[in-house]
Order: sequence, then C-alpha cells, then structure tokens
Amino acid sequence: MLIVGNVEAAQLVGSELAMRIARLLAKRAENDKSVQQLLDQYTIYIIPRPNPDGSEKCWRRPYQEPQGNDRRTDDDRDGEIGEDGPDDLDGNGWITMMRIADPAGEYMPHPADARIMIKADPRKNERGQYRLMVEGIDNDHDGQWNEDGSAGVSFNRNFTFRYPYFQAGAGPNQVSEIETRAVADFAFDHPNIAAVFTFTPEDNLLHPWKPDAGSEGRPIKTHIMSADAPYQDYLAERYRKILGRDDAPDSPAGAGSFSEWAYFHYGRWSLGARAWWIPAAAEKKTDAKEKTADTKEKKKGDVASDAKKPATDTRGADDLAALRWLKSQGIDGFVDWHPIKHPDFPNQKVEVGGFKPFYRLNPPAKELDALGEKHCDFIIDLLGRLPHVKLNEVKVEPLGANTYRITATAINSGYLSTVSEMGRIAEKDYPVQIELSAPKDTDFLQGNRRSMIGKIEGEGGKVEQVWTVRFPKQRPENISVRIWAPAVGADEKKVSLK
Ligand SMILES: [Ca+2]
Ligand SMILES: [Ca+2]
Ligand SMILES: [Ca+2]
Ligand SMILES: [Ca+2]
Repeated sequence: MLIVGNVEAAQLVGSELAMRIARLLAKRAENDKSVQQLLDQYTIYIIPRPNPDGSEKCWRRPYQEPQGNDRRTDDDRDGEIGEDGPDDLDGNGWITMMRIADPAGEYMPHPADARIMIKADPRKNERGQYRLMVEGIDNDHDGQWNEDGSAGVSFNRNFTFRYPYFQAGAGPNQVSEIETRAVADFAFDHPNIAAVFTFTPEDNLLHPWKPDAGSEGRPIKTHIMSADAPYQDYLAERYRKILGRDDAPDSPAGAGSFSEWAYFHYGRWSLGARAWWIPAAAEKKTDAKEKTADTKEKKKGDVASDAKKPATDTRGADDLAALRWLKSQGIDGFVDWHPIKHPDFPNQKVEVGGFKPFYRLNPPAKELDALGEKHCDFIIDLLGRLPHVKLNEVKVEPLGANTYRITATAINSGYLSTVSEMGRIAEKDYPVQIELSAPKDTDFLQGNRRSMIGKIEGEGGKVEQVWTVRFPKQRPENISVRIWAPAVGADEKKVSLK
C-alpha cells in the first residue's frame, strides 16, 4: 500500500505522522509476530512529504501558510511575478490579518468577542465598520492588496480528477508539476499498490463519500460507486473507532485533489484522513470551506456563503471556539489587534492581528505520540483487510484416455475485494490471472492455459476455474496451478496426477 503525508503543505502533521507510522511499524514488528507477518506479506511505500518545496516554505519568515510549490506564478496575470505578496507590517514574524476602520467596510467585531471579525448583515440592522484583509501593503500600487505572492502550484489541486481549470494554485494544466508527476509516476510504476492512505482535508474516513445512483451509469464517474461504498463505510467506522473521535469539521469537496485521483483515476482503494482538528467540544460544526475563506480571503469576501447560512447565527463560531481552545491549552496562537501606521491608509486607523498561521491545522506536539500510535493501529488494521488471493483447492478427476478434468478454487482471504468497482471500470488494476502448468503438447479441451479472472469479492469470495486437458503422450506426474496479480499476491499448488 501507499501512504502519503501532507498533500496540503501547511498540514505538516500529515508528514510527521507518516514518518511515525514507518517507525512504529518497524518497532512493533520486533515484538509482535502478527505485525511482522503483515510486513512480510505486504510492501508499504511511504511518501511523507509529497511537496517538499511547499513544505519547506512553512519555515520561511515571515510565517504564512503556503499554498503551493516554488513555481514562479503570476497570480494576477499582470506580467510581473510575485510583485505583491503579504507583508509583515508589525514585524512579529507572522503574517496575520489587518483591519482598516472604514464605514464602507463589510466587517464588524463579533458581539461576543471583539477580537473576532464577522461580516455585517444589513438585514439584521448591522453596519460594517472595517475592511479586512491579509496583512500587507499594495507594493505595486495597483489598488489591490497582496494579490500576487507568487503562491506557486498546490500539489493537492494539480491532479486530474475534477481538475479546477484556471483557478488559483491549480497550475497551467493537470499534473504539470514535478511533484505531482513524480508521485503519479511512482504510483503507476508500482502496480502492487492495492490501497492508498492520505493525510488530507478531503477525508473520507470521517466523512465517507456518498454514492449517487443517478450519475452512476454515466461514463464519467463523479461519485464513489455504490458497490464500493459499503467497504469504505466499514473502514471509516474502523478508523473512527480507533481514533476515538467523530467530530471532524466538514470535508471540502476536492478539486484536483490527490486522494480522489487515487480512487477515480488511479483506480485503487483510497482512504483519506484529516489527522487532527480542533475538538468539537470547543468548536461547533462549521463549513471547512468557509473557514479557509474566512482566514485567507476575507478581502474577496463572498456574500453567497452567508446567504446559505441556517437560521441560527453561526458567524465566527469556529473562530470563537478556536480562541477558547487556544486559551484552554495555554497556546499563544492569536495576535491581539494593535494599531500600526499604514502607508496606504494614512488617515485611517489600521490594526494588525488575528490567528497565527498553522496553529489551527496542526496539533500541539504533546498530542503527536497518541496520534502516531492510533494511525499505526489503523494501518495495521487496514493491512489485515487488504485483498489476498489463495488457491483453496485443486481437484483432479481422471476421465480416461489420458484426459483429466482439473478444477481450481481460488479465494480472496482479505476483507476488500481484489479490485474496487471503480478500479475495474477504470481498468487501472492488473487483473488476477490463473495458469495451469502442463507439458507443451497438452491439449486444452476446455479452458485456456492461462486466463484472467474477474473481480473476487472479499471475505472468502471465491472463483472456480475448470480445465479439461488431454495428454497425447505420457501424462506428467504432477501439474501445478498458479494464481497471481501484483496487488493481491500469488499462490501456487502442485498436484499429483497419480
Ligand atoms: Ca503579477
Ligand atoms: Ca505580522
Ligand atoms: Ca497590489
Ligand atoms: Ca503586499
């Protein structure tokens, strides 16, 4: 199987946990025979940091959550590259937000906590008092602030499934980047990969993908196939049980994301987990998309997201919860608003403040040990459920005149079927093959020497292959039957013809 770390560069916890899984698996195998057996049986590839340049950006000062790699992008298409990124105006080493007192602004302080900014709703007789944008100046004097930081191409927006054409961070075309190309090539070069586990916000272990009967018959698949959904649902249940948490924020719909590509286009079982989030006890359920929009792109504020809000006012609820949680943990993750002099707004009050980058995406270090152990538990659980073919029985019946009927029964002893329904449709798997080894001059009256077997269901799903063969000269003492496929293992049985 393949384990992939932080597909979103800023979620460094993903790469840390991927490394921990590797170490823990090796360590546990020393004392636990069943783990050793699993490691003998399966190969685990781990790509802890699929976007090294993007991840490296996390350590550059001033600190800001990176979106993409180091490709030089002209984000606003004005012919200049990276001419106006965020600026650390208060010199504290962090890029946060800034608010500009402005009667025409859309934002106002939250009634419960003035540190949190929410969009004013005129229908509620509220009036905006501030403009809100990312900390910085208009370096190129085009009337827009921080519109081009040459943010690069995001690893998790550059894959082929539901590719977000022409959108920020998507890149010039699908799999255009060295990183995405390298990971996709690696995957295709290793047909023995049966399942992919990814640390990603587009999780399906906490929010299982839902099948859609209406679109299932269409040639281009957009939803998990209904035949695959129960397997995914069961694994998701296992994951939540092992993790002991069931309160994750909503999963955004992927666009060009890696884990969806792994299922829809690479055709493998694909499981995604968010790894960590601020506990729901501190945070009421919020839309993850909104959260990103709230922290990153308030200046482009989208009214539509407010219009969809349910009757209860949840504006700023996740921010409030995050503040409560930071406080309860004694973590300094918020910069209190403080006035600065801003060259672009000489006559207005401008303050810098807000959440520090990374704190809401990555857990405190003290939680890493437990998270590592639990994810290792899940990977071991998953390894024990991967498809695995075995020859159960090979029966030989003499029919006279040097003619024999040979019946082989193969089973899949894993929980997962040998290929997902999506993989079968995408034709990206290497199908199970079965072969009868017999002397060259053997006549195959029924069945071919070698043939492909369709999908074998999990939990002891079986298939039967029947050959009728005649040996023109002397019959051999033994024949053997072999069954194999790169992702589901191999088995061979020799039987005597006596
Ligand atoms: Ca530009
Ligand atoms: Ca700053
Ligand atoms: Ca500008
Ligand atoms: Ca700037």
